[in-house]
Amino acid sequence: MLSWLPENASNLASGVDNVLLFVTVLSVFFFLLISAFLIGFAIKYRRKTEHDETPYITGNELIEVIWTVIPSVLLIFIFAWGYIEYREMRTPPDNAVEVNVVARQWLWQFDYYNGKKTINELYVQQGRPVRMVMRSEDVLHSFFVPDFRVKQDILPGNYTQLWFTPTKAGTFELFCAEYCGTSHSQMLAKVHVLGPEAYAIWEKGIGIDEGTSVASTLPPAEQGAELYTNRGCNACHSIDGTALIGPTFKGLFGITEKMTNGKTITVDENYLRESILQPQALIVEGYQPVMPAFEGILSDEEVTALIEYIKTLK
Ligand code: HEC
Ligand SMILES: [Cu+2]
Repeated sequence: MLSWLPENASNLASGVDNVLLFVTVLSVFFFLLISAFLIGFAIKYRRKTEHDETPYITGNELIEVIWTVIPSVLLIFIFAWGYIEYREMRTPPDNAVEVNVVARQWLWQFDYYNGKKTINELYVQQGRPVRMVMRSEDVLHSFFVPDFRVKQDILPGNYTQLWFTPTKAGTFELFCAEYCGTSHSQMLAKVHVLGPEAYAIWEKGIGIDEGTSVASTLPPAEQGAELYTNRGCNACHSIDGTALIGPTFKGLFGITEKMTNGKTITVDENYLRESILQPQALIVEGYQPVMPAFEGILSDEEVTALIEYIKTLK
């Protein structure tokens, strides 16, 4: 509708926009009206001579009633309208598809009713209501898709929810909107809204995460480079030698490292594979066991691509 707003891509967007627009127009109208009176009266009733005295005024009932009743009616109207929209946004329809959302520092995990899991990529069907059942594994996060006009905080030890019906096919940005630590700004995901046919293909797909692997026609190392950001590894692992939450990937392949259990290992393909799928098996000395397990989330092809990518970072 309005070009300065994000795209209108869900059933809830117009309702939110209309209330916002109404409140904005109303505020601008009263701002201009009051400013005009202020300036007009300042000129009209300015002191003209040394002996100009302010008359003694006791009140004007008519004006007082007007400036009490009109704002009250407007405020009640705004409240009622906002409440109607809010209730709509908080009441998911019974036929909504459920997606379990797990937020953690610093990635998004989506678990679907058909056993699929994706990281930082959410798949939904155009025209079909979907309900997010959300929890956090650590701190406060917030699920925010501006194009859908939906936002909800996510808490540890508690479920929160929101719902929407995507109305446009395409890819939309999902942000974490609650400051959640060092890599908060990297906590991004994409919402893929698929038409019914494309969704049916995605839904029936066998195996994990197929169709979500980024540009798998690329050579493995390049695909790995994309996965490094798309799957959120970059939140904890640098490629320039700096240690973040986890060790850097730069020069990792082939080196010898000490583990917290006292063992010393050499970084080869099998070690990397295990580190990605079951990170708790061996913990690098000097680091905390906080890496999420990617078992069941990344396909073999994707793990291989990541390994190939790590090998190129000399
Ligand atoms: C929440 C932060 C976090 C995220 C996200 C994360 N890791 Fe880790 N990773 C760690 C930490 C901490 C360690 C060191 C402790 C350990 O060995 O588990 C680690 C260790 C590793 C190691 C072993 C490093 C070494 O020096 O031996 C590899 C390989 C690895 N991660 C790959 C990945 C890949 C690939 C991804 C993305 C798919 C990823 N990690 C996502 C935190 C993270
Ligand atoms: Cu967050």
